[in-house]
Amino acid sequence: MAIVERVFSGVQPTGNLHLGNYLGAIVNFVRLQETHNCIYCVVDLHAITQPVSVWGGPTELARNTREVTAAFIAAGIDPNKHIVFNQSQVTGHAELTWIFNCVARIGWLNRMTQFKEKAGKDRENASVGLYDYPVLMAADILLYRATHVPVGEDQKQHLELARDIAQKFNNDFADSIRSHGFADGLLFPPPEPLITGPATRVMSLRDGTKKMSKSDSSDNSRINLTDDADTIAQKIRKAKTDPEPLPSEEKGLEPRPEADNLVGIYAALSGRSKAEVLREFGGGQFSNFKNALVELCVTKLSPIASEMKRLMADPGHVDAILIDGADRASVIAHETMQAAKDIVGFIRKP
Ligand code: AQP
Repeated sequence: MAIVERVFSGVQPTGNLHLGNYLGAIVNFVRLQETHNCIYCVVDLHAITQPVSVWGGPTELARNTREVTAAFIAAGIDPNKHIVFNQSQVTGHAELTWIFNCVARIGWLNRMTQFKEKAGKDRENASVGLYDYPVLMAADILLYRATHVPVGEDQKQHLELARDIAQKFNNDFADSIRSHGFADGLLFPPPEPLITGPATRVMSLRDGTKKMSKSDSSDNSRINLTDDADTIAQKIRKAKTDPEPLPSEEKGLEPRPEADNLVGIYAALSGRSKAEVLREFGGGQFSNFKNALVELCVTKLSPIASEMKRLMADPGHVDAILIDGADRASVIAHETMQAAKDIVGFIRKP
């Protein structure tokens, strides 16, 4: 089993898919199709780590799984050339998580900031699954022996943990890995995070110091991929700003998180750098810049929203894409699981 360059990433079906998910992750998923074999997963096992009241229950979970799939396809992911599926259809994710639970150290998980943020003050009441989330994420990636993982900035720490788990497994089982024909001693290549572009951390439209997030109680804090043109315009016009005109150079954005965020969004959507955007809009009124941003957002996002709507009207078609993707993902996952089981010493049917 030679290591081939392969991309893996996932999005949780927890509703309110937003511009941050799009610019931080999905845009890069689309781009990487040109150069890599890609596997894109709707991570439904991750979604249920939160209380049922957060992910909405069975009907919502199924709907949101189809909606993320529709967003992938509407944004330009080709499910025929690449693989698109939902995580729970491939049993290897849960199986490999168990092996990795016995490799990862409690001290490593105790350092994960996302768990601290999501569990909040009521940590005793958080699910074991939420605590174990980063181990499941490592299994997602390494089940396909993926080498590159496009994610937003918030997932950097989890990616480092996935690398630590890969390295510890390779060390703990070094002799067995070699004796099973992996001459380089690597069953799991340490995956590289790909955190690229001017919008790796899109911030809330209401507070430039907080990440744009699906779970923010204010819908005005985010632009949802399903928002219509009027809603997008309203949200951008209401977005928090400061009274100063835009600076002409990027350095001038440093103490101004809200301005920095909007310029970053414009840059990412127009495929330009923040410096280029400021060359055009620097010194001008915020209201003019916001008008241009509304126009750009509507131009870029409206076709995605209408294609999502079209796809969502035919759930049978979306499910067929997920089933076909899961069948193809299972072939790769099965191969890795057979090797992992042999290396650990589990007896299995040949
Ligand atoms: N604000 C963001 N800016 C840039 N990238 C982001 N991502 C999420 N928020 C931003 C990236 O989107 C991908 C999918 O995220 P996810 O759905 O798996 O999980 P999440 O990070 O928990 O998403 P949210 O929207 O922030 O949800 P809540 O409210 O539950 O915390 C990932 O690559 C992520 O980096």
